[in-house]
Amino acid sequence: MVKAVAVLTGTEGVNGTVYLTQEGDGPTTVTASLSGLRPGLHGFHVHALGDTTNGCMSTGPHFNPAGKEHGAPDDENRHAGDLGNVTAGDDGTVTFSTVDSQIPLTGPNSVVGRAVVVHADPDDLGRGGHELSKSTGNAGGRVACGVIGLQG
Ligand SMILES: [Cu+2]
Ligand SMILES: [Zn+2]
Repeated sequence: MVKAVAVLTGTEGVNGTVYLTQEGDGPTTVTASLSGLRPGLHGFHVHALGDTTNGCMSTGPHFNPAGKEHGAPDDENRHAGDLGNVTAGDDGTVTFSTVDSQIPLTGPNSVVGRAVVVHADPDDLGRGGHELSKSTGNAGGRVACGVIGLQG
């Protein structure tokens, strides 16, 4: 079992923790708890770089080793980093869990050393018809992020 964690911090008091675990060559389980968000949907992605020297802006685009378009987690045509949306309740907190086969913690496409990013707005999953839909899901600003690191 490989375990990893990202501690998310951001502007406007948004923060949280994202745990990732992978058993062998199986899918990766992602568990997130976040707080300080506006109620509603927020885009939730793995971005390509674990660089936060300029805050969340320097984490690069969505992790996309296969050169695909932005999409929903269930789509064939999606970035590996496309985890869809998390939903914040009226108290601004998120409890989220998913299982995904495109974000391994080992091998050439490992997401260790990359970043988890939470956005201000909903990810339209590539379907919004906006000029940004097919690249970012038009999810707006990056309100919190954290670098994915190995855990013991
Ligand atoms: Cu993103
Ligand atoms: Zn994407």
